[in-house]
Amino acid sequence: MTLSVVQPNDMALYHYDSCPFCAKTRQAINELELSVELRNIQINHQHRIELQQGGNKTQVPCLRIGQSNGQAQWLYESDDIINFLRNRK
Ligand SMILES: N[C@@H](CCC(=O)N[C@@H](CS)C(=O)NCC(=O)O)C(=O)O
Repeated sequence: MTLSVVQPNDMALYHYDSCPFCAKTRQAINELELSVELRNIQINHQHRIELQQGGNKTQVPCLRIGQSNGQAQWLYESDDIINFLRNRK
């Protein structure tokens, strides 16, 4: 998968604890020692709304990639998220 974002300003992972795909993604973030804000959609309802409105579905994990122009890309699928994070390391 190809993304147009080269240097994202900020990243946030929408997730929840009991999701194994989220756990795999959080583990990769830890191993890569990346700074990614974790937004638990089961704890914070506002995060769920952001995910639904921004990404158009509430599937987790989803990585929100903020761009310098204020826009954001919403990346679903744990393998795609992990590959994206590894490639920008
Ligand atoms: N193939 C996806 C599977 C993600 C998935 O099944 N997530 C579940 C939680 S474990 C989910 O969000 N289900 C609710 C939904 O799809 O709205 C991945 O690897 O990220």
